[in-house]
Amino acid sequence: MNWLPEDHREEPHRRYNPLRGDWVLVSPHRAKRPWQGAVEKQTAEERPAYDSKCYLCPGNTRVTGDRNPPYTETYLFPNDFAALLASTDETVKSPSATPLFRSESVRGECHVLCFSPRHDWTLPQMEVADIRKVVDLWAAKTEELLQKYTWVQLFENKGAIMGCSNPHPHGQIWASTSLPNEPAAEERNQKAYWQQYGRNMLGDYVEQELACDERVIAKNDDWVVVVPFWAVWPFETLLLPRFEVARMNELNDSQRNSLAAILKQFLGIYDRLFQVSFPYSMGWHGAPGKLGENHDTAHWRLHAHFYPPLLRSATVKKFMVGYEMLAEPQRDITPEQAAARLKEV
Ligand code: H2U
Ligand code: ZN
Repeated sequence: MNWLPEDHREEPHRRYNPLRGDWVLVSPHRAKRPWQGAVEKQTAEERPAYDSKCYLCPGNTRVTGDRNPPYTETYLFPNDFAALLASTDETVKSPSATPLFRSESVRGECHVLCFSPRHDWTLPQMEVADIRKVVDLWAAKTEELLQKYTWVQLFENKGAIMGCSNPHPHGQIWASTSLPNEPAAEERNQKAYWQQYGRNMLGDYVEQELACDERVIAKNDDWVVVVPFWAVWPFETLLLPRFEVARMNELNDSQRNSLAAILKQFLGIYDRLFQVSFPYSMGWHGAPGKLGENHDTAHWRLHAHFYPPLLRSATVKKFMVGYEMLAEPQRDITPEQAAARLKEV
């Protein structure tokens, strides 16, 4: 069953994002202009396997003078310029008498995670067994930080176009005593769906996407990658498990292996789309709440968002400006067209 009215393949319409609880404007008629075809091949930037000036390479000295060990797999260290501090007193709040000048303190930690010692690789170049080590670190750090914090954000910012400061393959892990905006909205909406239908929202969603099969771009026995029905970025994707799981640290051995495998597979698709190491911001959303506090997580399903900025080629990016900033996000190429292009490559 595909719920999309036929008119909405041709005519302007809005689509609802049930996770965030907001809308995106879709303008398919504008994308009917023939594809401008200019897929400029980026002259692949040659990077050395080791760069003596890189602050993430094994054995090198970081900005603060700390030296990285000669690591051979993954490597995790506390961010030298952390945005959140473990020493903050989190109990300070503005007086409740003011509705207009509210502030509250937040305590947290920030870590940097090098995926590989190889300066010239990215996740899809790594062996599945080595991506699995990244998955294990994500899981272990989630488990550790959820002892102390309400929220753990695993993320990767990739590519200079995304403001990433260093091409060495790495991600970040931030933990905080407060629940940030995006997961707070997902918590609200998944809970409301659970209360209304007695089912897991993303569980229902993944089943229906698989049944319809139009926006699925990769899958294995455990995982599915779709261009979500409500995608905002041209080639945005959502990585979903086909089984019940609320948090990264709950994944079992074979689910971690199949996750590493699908990451390699679909990030390879991204890289082939415009013949460029595909830039994006990606991150994991698992159920919030400290472990051991008995939070109900039945409404939540672990998932990862991939938000790539590219629109038409390695150099033409989508800008979220104008109408997007002042009214709501808008896209031309439909999620179905984006999925078809990703499936082609
Ligand atoms: P990007 O992923 O956005 O490039 O950020 C890399 C992080 O690495 C950034 O948060 C940290 C920066 O604070 N960093 C260190 O912790 N030590 C350094 O020596 C340089 C950069
Ligand atoms: Zn490096």
